[in-house]
Amino acid sequence: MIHEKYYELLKKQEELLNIKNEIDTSFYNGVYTKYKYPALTRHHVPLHWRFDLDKESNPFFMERLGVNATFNAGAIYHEGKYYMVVRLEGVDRKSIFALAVSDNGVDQFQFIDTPLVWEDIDNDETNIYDMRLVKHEDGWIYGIYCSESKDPDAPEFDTSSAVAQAGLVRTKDLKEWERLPNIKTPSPQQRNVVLHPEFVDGKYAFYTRPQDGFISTGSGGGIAFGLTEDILNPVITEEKVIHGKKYHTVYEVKNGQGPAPIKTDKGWIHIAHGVRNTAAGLRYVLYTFATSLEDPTKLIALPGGHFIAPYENERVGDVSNVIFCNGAIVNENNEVFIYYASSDTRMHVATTTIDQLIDYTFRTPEDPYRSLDSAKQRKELVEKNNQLLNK
Ligand code: M1P
Repeated sequence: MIHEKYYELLKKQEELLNIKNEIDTSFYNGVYTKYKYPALTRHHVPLHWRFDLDKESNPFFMERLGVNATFNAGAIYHEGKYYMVVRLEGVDRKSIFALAVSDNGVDQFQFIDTPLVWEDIDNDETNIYDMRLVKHEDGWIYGIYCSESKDPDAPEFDTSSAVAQAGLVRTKDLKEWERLPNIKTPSPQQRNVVLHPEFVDGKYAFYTRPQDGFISTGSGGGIAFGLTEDILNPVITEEKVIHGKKYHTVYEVKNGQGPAPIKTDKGWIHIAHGVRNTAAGLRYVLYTFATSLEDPTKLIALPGGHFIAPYENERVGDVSNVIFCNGAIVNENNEVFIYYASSDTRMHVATTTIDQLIDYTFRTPEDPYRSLDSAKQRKELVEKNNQLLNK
């Protein structure tokens, strides 16, 4: 018999799931629109994924498998619907992947089916997270994610050192998933690995992030580019850094490719995350850059500063002061939906258009890298505007 509490909680949850999102009018920058409510939180996770509904085995209607957070979702536009593959972190700290869908991309996302599982090919793999979903021109939808294991070389007392690698799965329908071998690269650790949606020189192309350590990128770092011929046995022998970390920028500590780059007439537009140091710890923001259509390793535009940073309530969560994005969708009207997580806790959406993204990426002044040059840059803007204002 189903516990009566279930129906009470279900009614409350249905109210949450049916909320229409509203534009956050407190925010304006002309680049994108923010929304008042998060797109997905742990409260959206179906009750039957958390509770045993059976009154006999769960007389107090306790949450048996609690959920801590829903964040860092990959995203894809598939058969006219907006899907996220969400990083659903249980109270046991393990992240799993769960599919959520919405008709319009900004609200009423619902988790569907069951959490995703596939063939278990790696006994050491302990945690999985941050999937990038890419519709490749070969006809498959690929999911590239971080596959984390305990560091086998760590001394016995060290129970936190880990090794991050790039896991790989593929699907045609978002239902049946085929696990492929991890992507091999020359780097000891990998995170934020993303597949380029088109073949480059007849090969599969990946964005990687060479790193020495699990948290610190060490002597590595930067967003790199590498090719492999065989997606069933993906081996990248050379990683070329296309955008590296740099002193006194929003990506001074490290950076990473977000979703797969978006193809536009002007070039590939990338949404990436950059990390800087502060007295309160690391601060993660998003920035954009563009690469050439002819040569995707060639940087052709790099606006200065951040594109999306933690705003108001987004600043606080399990890992505060973090904005992270690994999912974006472009629909048939060239509308762009940027799915970003705040503070490793919940999902949000920001909307813009391809034209706005191009304008932002190609017309925002570059970071001059020195304060006095920044002052000159702003002075020029003020003087140009003063001429108009004083006409
Ligand atoms: O906690 C912030 C983010 O830290 C990592 O990102 P990066 O590899 O760039 O440091 C990831 O673990 C990511 O999931 C997390 O959101």
